[in-house]
Amino acid sequence: NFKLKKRMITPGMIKEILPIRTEYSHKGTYGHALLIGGSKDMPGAPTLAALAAMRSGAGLTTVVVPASIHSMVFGRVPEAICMGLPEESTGHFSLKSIEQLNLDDKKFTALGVGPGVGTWDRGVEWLKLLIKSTTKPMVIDADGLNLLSLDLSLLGERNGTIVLTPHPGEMARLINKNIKYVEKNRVDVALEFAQEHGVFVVLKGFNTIIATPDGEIYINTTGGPELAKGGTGDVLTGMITGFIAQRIPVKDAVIIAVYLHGLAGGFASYPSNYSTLATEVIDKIGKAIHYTM
Ligand code: B4P
Ligand code: MG
Repeated sequence: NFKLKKRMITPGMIKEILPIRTEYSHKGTYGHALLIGGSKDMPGAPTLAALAAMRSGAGLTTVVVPASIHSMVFGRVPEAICMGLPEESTGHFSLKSIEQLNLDDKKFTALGVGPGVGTWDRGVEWLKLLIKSTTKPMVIDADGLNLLSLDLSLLGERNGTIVLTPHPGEMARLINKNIKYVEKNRVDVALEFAQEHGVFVVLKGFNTIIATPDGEIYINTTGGPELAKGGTGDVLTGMITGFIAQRIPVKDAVIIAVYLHGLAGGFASYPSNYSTLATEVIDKIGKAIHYTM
């Protein structure tokens, strides 16, 4: 495709699109991020995403989890609003949870869905209800993507912008191919999916690819093996949701989050990239922002 616009993400690019905060601002200025995830065995994932959204500057962050893990999550993120919603006997969200959440009259400015949510019998139905119930930009990650791969027509039910953040394993499931195929054709796979379904695709891994619904490609230049550890993907989800929540245009917010996530990983990789934890990446988001501005 000779018209393909392919760009590396540079520090200069981030400096241009990352807004400077004004003195006359308050938490309402910076939006309200909503993270939805978690299940009985995975309370950590939505916790990491919520912390990352807050470190990325969201004015308010709400984290919504199945009721039985509510106190565990709340204990780790006292700055967030934490809601426990109805769950199935398996510890996954029940369909009632969507009704109770009633997104219509809430002031959320971005949603992040999927970290730790698990996969279960009624999961696809649950995700469909959620996708239909909001016009706000929505980031879908992790088991949210695995549920989506069972029925891609869910994407047609959306009323707002959607950002998908698959790693190569999740991407392979979405297009029903193997990981080798995805790794060999990273740009084409991300671009084709983004254009065919009208969504943003963030295909993760070294040199993360961002494909826009308009057919642009951005290639990330930050991040390395220190990020190859459980939890770092949930951090990225929280960061993207946090920047979109601040009403930064979705494309810019995704570029900013992906770049700063890798940079924060780099800062967290001292003294050894063997030992970096996802929570330490979160702790370096501020340094990454400072370094870039
Ligand atoms: P899951 O078991 O689903 O892993 P997860 O819960 O999603 O982990 P997490 O959310 O923390 O990490 P994520 O990858 O989302 O799946 C793991 C399986 O998927 C693997 O066993 C493998 O089969 C497959 N898989 C995953 N990544 C693959 C890859 N790159 N190539 C081939 N197969 C892969 O998020 C991790 C974050 O860290 C992303 O932002 C990513 O870009 C970044 N990151 C990781 N390693 C990096 C590196 N070397 N350089 C730069 N960035 C890196
Ligand atoms: Mg993940």
